Amino acid sequence: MQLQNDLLLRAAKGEKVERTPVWLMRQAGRILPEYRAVRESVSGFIELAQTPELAAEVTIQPVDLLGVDAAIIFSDILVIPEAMGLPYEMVEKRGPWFPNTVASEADLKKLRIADGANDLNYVIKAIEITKKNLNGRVPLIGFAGAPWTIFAYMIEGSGSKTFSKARAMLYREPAFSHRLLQMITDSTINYLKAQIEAGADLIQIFDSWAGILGPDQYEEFSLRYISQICDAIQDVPKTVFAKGAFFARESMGKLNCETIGLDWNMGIAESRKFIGPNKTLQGNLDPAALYGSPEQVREATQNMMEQFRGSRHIANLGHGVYPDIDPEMVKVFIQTVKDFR
Ligand code: 1CP
Repeated sequence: MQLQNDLLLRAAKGEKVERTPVWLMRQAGRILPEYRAVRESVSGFIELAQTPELAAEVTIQPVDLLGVDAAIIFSDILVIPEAMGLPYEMVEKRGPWFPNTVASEADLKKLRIADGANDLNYVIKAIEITKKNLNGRVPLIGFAGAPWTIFAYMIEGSGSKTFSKARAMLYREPAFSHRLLQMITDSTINYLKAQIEAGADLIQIFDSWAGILGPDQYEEFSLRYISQICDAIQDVPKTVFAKGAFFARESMGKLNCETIGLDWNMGIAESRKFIGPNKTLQGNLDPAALYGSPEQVREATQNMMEQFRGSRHIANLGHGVYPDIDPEMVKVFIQTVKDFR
């Protein structure tokens, strides 16, 4: 199917665009009252994510209601541990929680390499329905967590400020850590290939906990596996977003991917210098900027756009949109990008 709006894909590949494309990380859940209405019709996040018709519906909402240039499939990065044999629960107001974690050889033996098309059939179905209902209006982004971020949840068992159990594991049991990371990587490659087969037009890898590792550990325990994923995925453009990994920008410039996501701590001109001219940069407005007045949001957005001027860019926030942001301010952000020349 021919896309009517392929700005995102052209910008990712460094081709000419009439204007900068814009979407928001975490645009599909969180901020829209229309999302909450669908969410309240089911028992919780997991049921919503596992009901393909509803997942497709909330995936398309931001395209209809906000006017973004891409949809991102409604799911979570934690579907991979579940597909490997480590189920999670979503605790209301607290986030993900794993009844079992990976601590020993015996735990590792119980895990398997996930088969994307079968073990994650509900995501694949949701992608197929979304593609059909989008009817070519905008591209659909598929995604997965980076192996290190997924590893961190599987060892820790929940979110954490320090992920000290996961980091302890890297020091105490590096060989064991590598074996688990390789299993996650193989599962993720299967999963992303199945997403692309089902119609995902671009894929993004979220390394949300990149910033808690030092540079050497980041190379060894994270980038090495992200690099394997980039090399294994050939058919669509790839985006790597490693939150907090300012120290790895030069290395990220060498990945086999089209786009690098920047968080708002990363200076734009400086990032371009580290990463080089041959990648598209995505980001990077501070999500908290959207708490300002419409005039302030406009000014902050224009200031960001000015700094990216003349260079390969996909406009976004520097991390996911916060749940209590007024959708009207999101619209001001989007319109300001669209009007920028
Ligand atoms: O929001 C969307 O656009 C929908 C799709 C989506 C995406 C892209 C969800 C739904 N989750 C994610 C990615 C995700 N999940 C990341 C990477 C991006 C980021 O850094 O924000 C991470 C780290 C998670 C893990 C996760 N899932 C957390 C964070 C926990 C922590 O350690 O702080 C939380 C709170 C969730 C729950 C979740 N995921 C998605 C939704 C809509 C929800 C809320 C659950 C609910 O409705 O009860």
